[in-house]
Amino acid sequence: MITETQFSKNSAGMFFHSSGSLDLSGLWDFTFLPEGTPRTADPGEFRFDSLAAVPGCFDLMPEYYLRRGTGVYRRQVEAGGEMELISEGLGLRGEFYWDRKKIATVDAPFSRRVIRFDAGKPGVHELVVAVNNEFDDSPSSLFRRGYDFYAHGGIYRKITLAPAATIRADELKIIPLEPAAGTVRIAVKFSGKTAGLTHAEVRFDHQGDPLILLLEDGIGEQVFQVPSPHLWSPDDPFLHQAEISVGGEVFAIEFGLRKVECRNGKLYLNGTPLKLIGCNRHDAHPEFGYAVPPDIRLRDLNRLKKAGMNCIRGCHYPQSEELLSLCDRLGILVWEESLGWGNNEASLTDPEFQATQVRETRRMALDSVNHPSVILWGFLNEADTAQEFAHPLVKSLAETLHEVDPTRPVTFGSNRLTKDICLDLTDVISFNTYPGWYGLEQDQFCDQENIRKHLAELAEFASRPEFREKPLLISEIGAEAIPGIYGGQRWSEEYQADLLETVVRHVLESDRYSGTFLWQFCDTRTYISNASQVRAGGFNFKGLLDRYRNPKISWRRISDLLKNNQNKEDQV
Ligand code: ADA
Repeated sequence: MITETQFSKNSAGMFFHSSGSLDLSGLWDFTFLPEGTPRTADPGEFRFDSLAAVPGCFDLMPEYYLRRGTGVYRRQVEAGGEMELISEGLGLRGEFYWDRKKIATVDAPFSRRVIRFDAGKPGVHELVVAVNNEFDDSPSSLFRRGYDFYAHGGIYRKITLAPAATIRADELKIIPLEPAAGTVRIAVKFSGKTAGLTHAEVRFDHQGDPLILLLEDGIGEQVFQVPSPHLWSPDDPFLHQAEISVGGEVFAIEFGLRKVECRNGKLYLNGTPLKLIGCNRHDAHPEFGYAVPPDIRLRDLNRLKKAGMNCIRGCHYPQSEELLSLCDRLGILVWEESLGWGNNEASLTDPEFQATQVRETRRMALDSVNHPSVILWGFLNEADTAQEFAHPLVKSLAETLHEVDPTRPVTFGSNRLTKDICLDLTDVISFNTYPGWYGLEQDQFCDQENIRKHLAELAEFASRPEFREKPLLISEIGAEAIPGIYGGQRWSEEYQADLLETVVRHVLESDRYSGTFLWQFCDTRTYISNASQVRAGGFNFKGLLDRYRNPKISWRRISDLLKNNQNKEDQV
């Protein structure tokens, strides 16, 4: 994470970081244009008749509850000259206007954007952001109707404004090579006023004399020694600092010395076999949508760690800088993936969809590369990877991730299981499977033997010669439990607890499985129904916590199981 420096207040009482950036969070003027309203190109014609919070989701405001259309946000800002707006994430798409002139379009939800523009004369100006959440059903669309998570409309994550840096870091990677020894490779790509620059200066942990990183046309790559290396791990999430100074600009980065490896069918962290036990977590809340307040994120992660879990899968879109920094600090391991859900042939073979997937997956990796908590890259959750037509895009996404960062394993959540023909392209095999929930049998009570048998069959399949070198994960598994429904039958809290306990016990005892991400951390908003399934009340009730994070029986059952398991291990 590139850490900010101190705040200072300008004459207009606005907060400016001494590096000059302004966090635009707060209340903005707002108006809503229902779906189908003809869109004028001139934001000056909008009648702003209410206020809205930024970050925030307008379709959770009572007056626009679950409506589709365009939410238009406006505020005055003081600025001038070359400026940059950093939008951390909105949805489903947005347009930025400065003094009524369009300066940018954001066509991907949850995607971080740096928008450079000429703000004109120093003074007060008008910034308008028009955010649309209408469905685009074309094959090239990244967020399609029917994804099993809600397509909220809003500015999900913060927007900051800063004077445009004369030198920009398009790529800035600190890749641990031999973490224990403190050996790292720093790779940078600077743009802007780089002409004549021969080197940058590197300092670690504010210690010692600056080290030289040679540059050619703003590009440099070199191996360095971190003075007093301290490994990062979930039990000791130690973060190092690096400062890279070039042409008067200073980039401060936090990073961690840790190594993730795939060997003999197992995952290793810092040379020790790793067992991942955690949850899929949507970065969502019933009151705030995807504009989750920092406090909720912190509580969620602390709760997860306290329950003895060590990881989250950030399903099914890039995670916020804030959440990943929290995971770095709390020592929670992360599977981060780019946006995708159940994509079919029409999309997987659509050139525009393919290009957007590669662009957004690459962007995610470059944005998150220095977060030690991120140990796995993913993409295209449950795409139709049983078909040949899926292979080219899966291949280029895996190659893109390996090119950006050769040190993290790549995988994807496959629900095609033993029929999947793209498993050769991944470093880790990850199955989304729902024995005891989806499928013909529809047991009234949890058939634990059947679940163990199913998991054993998948492990056997993944132990074939062509797969046995790859670690194996259950990337999704679970059952619906309506909060407060008891008795042990389907939909009850006990049914879910029996199923998840069976799974976690099996994975803990298994020599083949490297872990599981249970579906899911908490109940989340989705659709009443989509093409294939109905969701009671518009919520996915497979959470181990209800939507307000109240624990179901399964949460306690799994926490107790993990505590006992830890005690047993501590006694060994
Ligand atoms: C899938 C999907 C999840 C969710 C889950 C479910 O595996 O990846 O997003 O939809 O099923 O609840 O059915």
